[in-house]
Amino acid sequence: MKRGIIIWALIILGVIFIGYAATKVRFTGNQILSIEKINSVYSVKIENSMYVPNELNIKVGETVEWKNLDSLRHTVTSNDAPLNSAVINPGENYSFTFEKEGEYDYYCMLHQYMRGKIIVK
Ligand SMILES: [Cu+2]
Repeated sequence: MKRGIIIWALIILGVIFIGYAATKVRFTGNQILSIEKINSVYSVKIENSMYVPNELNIKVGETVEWKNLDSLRHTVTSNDAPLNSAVINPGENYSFTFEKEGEYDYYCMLHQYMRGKIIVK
């Protein structure tokens, strides 16, 4: 009779332990997913005096990196929004992390026909 109780106690402890281990694994999985999300970086290429793509949808907290692959100097500038790169020389980058929702129109100060938009939701 006593042996029976001990065996049942061991089985119950085993089940609790497996449940705990499964929770741990699931938690670690979520952590990895959220780290990937935090590190999302989108690329906008600058080539032939164009932003490619010229419109991009991202989420709050994500980063956009503009890469100047052109032979000319360019900027990433917005009038009422926080984009304000210095002159980006050929081969250089500019990046910005968007912390607020909104539609961010931007242009190049050196070639004002160059237009782009980042939509943050
Ligand atoms: Cu330009």
